[in-house]
Formats: sequence, structure tokens, C-alpha cells
Amino acid sequence: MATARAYTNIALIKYWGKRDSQQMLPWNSSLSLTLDQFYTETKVTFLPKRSQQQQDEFIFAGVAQPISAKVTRVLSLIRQQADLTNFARIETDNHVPTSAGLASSASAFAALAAAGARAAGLTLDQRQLSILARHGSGSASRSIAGGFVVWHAGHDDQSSYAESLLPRVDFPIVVIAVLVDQRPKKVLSSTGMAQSVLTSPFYQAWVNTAEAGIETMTAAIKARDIPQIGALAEANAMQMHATTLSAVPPFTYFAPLTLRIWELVQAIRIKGLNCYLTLDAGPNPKLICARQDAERVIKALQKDEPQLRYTVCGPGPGVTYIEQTK
Ligand code: 2P0
Repeated sequence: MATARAYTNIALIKYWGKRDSQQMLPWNSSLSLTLDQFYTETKVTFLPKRSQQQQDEFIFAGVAQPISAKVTRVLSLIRQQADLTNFARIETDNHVPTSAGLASSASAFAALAAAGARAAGLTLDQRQLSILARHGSGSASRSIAGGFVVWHAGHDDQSSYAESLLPRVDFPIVVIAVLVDQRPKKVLSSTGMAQSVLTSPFYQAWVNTAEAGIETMTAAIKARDIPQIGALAEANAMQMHATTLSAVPPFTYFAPLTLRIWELVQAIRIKGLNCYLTLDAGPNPKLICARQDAERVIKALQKDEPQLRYTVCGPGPGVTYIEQTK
């Protein structure tokens, strides 16, 4: 048995499209910041052969749930590598409130991969854990590592993994999650990205631009240049969303309030406060700024949108193991 904790991450250069959905290989590399606020804790127990249980068991927040194909895929890979045939019990708790407007599949599959591998007696390094987590959810490959993380697209299973660029972030960057809508997303990210790949005439341009963005973003991170990191992240997010608007049929993750927040961010930037917006496969924007500016940014937005919830997140650690007391 083993228990692991993993935090969610925000992509500054996005992952948007698979070239191999069996192996979960992306078309382009991506780059993210692991956060310090929202995490998943997962305990995996491989049951003795004499146990009564005749299938894997998945318990979410204390309640038994049907096990998803993605969870089964990760468990099967672990059993294969460890040469095990035992069934597993997975007990998981999400400390990613749906009310925060952040996705939880990244932290969930990173925690599952780490806890499952250790429970099976495997000793995997960060790269191997990242590969394992990727098979559950692409963005989970990045939540294995802390701070700024790059997921190399690679060309096959073993070359597609994430690693830290800067594990200990020594400058005051923060991400403000803005909750504009907590309903489940209308187009699942895996469906949305497949639509963009198949039908957007801009898709190849997206791949080329995102790959080039990895280099410019890495330079901005090394220079500790928060306005440049923010500006590059905002441009990259809009390029990703351009592939949904140009898909056939077109779709978007923008809601009216998402656009309103973007307008306000642009207005406060003109007034001299450095703040930038990024957006994933849902309507809730994340703002990038310096910690010392976060309060002023939130106050400025609250003047127009006082009803929204704002959560300030700093850089967070990679996956860790939690010691069991029994
Ligand atoms: C990202 N997103 O880089 C991008 C930006 C959403 C927009 O990774 O199909 O849950 O399980 O690999 O990782 C969300 O997609 O998708 C995501 P699958 P995942 O963070």
C-alpha cells in the first residue's frame, strides 16, 4: 500500500491535440507551473490473492464509484511492469474544489501513478512516473514535477515525458484562479482537442507556434521576467482557442464573463498594472501576475465583478509520498 499527493498545474504553453491517442502522445510540447493550492491524495492497496474481492475498487471521497477506463489503463500498466495480477483498491480525495474552477485530472492521475507504482513495489524515477501518469491524462505527466515543468512531446512512449525546468521558483509569480462558472464543461478537452486536430485549418500553425513558444517561455522564466511570461502565456492561450473557433463546426470555451474579465485585465494593464490572462478547456480564466500586485488586481476586478471568486496560487511541489501510520 502507498499514498501520494500531487498538485494541479496550469499550462503556460498549452497541450492541445494528440497525435497518438492510444499512447497519449501530444502533437506539441507544453510548459506549465505546478500550483501550491489544489491537490489530490490517493492511496493504492494491492489486495492479497486470498481476498474476497474479484475486481478493482475505486473509492472517491469515501464513496465507491465505477472505475473509469483511464484509471484501469494506468493500473494495468503498473501491474504489467510489476508482474502482478492482484486487484487493487484505490481510495482518493480531491482537494481541488470544483468551486475553484480548476481541472483535477492532472493531480488525480499524477497521484494515482505515484501511489500505484510504489504500492506495487516498483521504484520509478520522476521520468518513468511522468510517462505512467501521461497514460491517464496528458496534463498529469506535468504534475509529477514541481515549479516550472516542460513536457517534451517526444516521438514514442519513452521519449514523451515531463521534467522540471526550475523546481524551486525563486521569484514571486502567482496565478489567480477566477471562478466565473462552476458547471461541468460543455466540450470535454479530449473531444475538443480531437476536433481542432481534425478540422481546424490553423492546426499545423498552432503546433509550430507552440513549439517555438517553449523556447521563448523558457528564456522568460530563466530571466525571471513575469510580464514577459504573462504576455507569452496569454498569446499562447489565444492561439489555442483560435483552433476551436476555426474548427468545423466551431466551438469555444469562452463565456461572456470570460471575455469581460479579459477586457478588464487589458484595461488594468493599460493603467500600468502587469497582469495577463490564460484559459484552458473551460470558461474560468487564470491570471498571471506578481504576488505583490495580486491584491490590487483582485480589487480592480472586484469593482466590476464583485460576485466572482478569486483564489491566489503560488508555485507548488512535485508529487510526494505520505507516510502511513499503520
Ligand atoms: C493543458 N489542457 O495543457 C491543456 C490546455 C486543457 C487546455 O491538458 O485527453 O485532461 O486526458 O490528455 O490532460 C486538459 O486535458 O486531456 C489539458 P487528456 P487533459 O493543460
